[in-house]
Parts: sequence; C-alpha cells; structure tokens
Amino acid sequence: MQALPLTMGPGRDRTDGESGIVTKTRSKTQRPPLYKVLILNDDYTPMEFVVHVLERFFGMSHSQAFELMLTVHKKGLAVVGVFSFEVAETKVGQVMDFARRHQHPLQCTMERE
Ligand code: TYC
Repeated sequence: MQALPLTMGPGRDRTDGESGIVTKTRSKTQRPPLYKVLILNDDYTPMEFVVHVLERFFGMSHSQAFELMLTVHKKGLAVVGVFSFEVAETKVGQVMDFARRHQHPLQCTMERE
C-alpha cells in the first residue's frame, strides 16, 4: 500500500467504498467557553475585606489584591480572573457566601467571555 501525505493534520481515516480513496475528516476541536469573574463596588464593604477575599479565593498577593480592590473602588467593577464555567461558578459561590456570612453586600458575578 502506498503512503499518503498527511496534509490535513490529525483526523480519522475514511475509505470511500467505491474507489478506495483514503480521505481525512478534519477534527475541529472546540475549546470550552471561558467565563470572566467580576467583582463589583459598593459603598459599604470594607476595603480590607475585599483585599482579603481576593487573597483568599483568587490567590493574589497582598499588593495585587490591594491594587485590584482600588480599581474596583474607583471604576465600579473589575475582572478578577478568567476560568472554566465550573471554576468560575465555584469562586462566585465562595465569595458570595463568605460576604453574606460577614454581612457585607459585596457582589461577585460571572460573564461568558
Ligand atoms: N467602596 C468600598 C468602600 O469605600 C470598598 C470596596 C471596594 C467595596 C471594592 C467593594 O468590590 C469592592 N469601603
């Protein structure tokens, strides 16, 4: 059997029943959608609480967290990170639950990128 050039990258071999010509089915790999996690400003949540949330749930250093908190304070909101649906959903839940338990009105949401 003759070797065929692989010009189409990875894919499944198909053999046409009649002619025996080998063709390739292009495998279009779809990337899963990503979600932005946003944190929103409000007038009541203490700045230090927001900094703590960013350190605790988003693995930020104190200075990174402080800087992002100030961005939210000044601009109204900011993207904290971009994650898969499941990870974004978990982080939003953790932040909302933590804020509620401390009786702060801090809001955290997610949005498809
Ligand atoms: N605006 C709040 C204050 O002045 C601080 C704050 C920052 C609250 C960021 C929420 O996501 C937030 N105490």
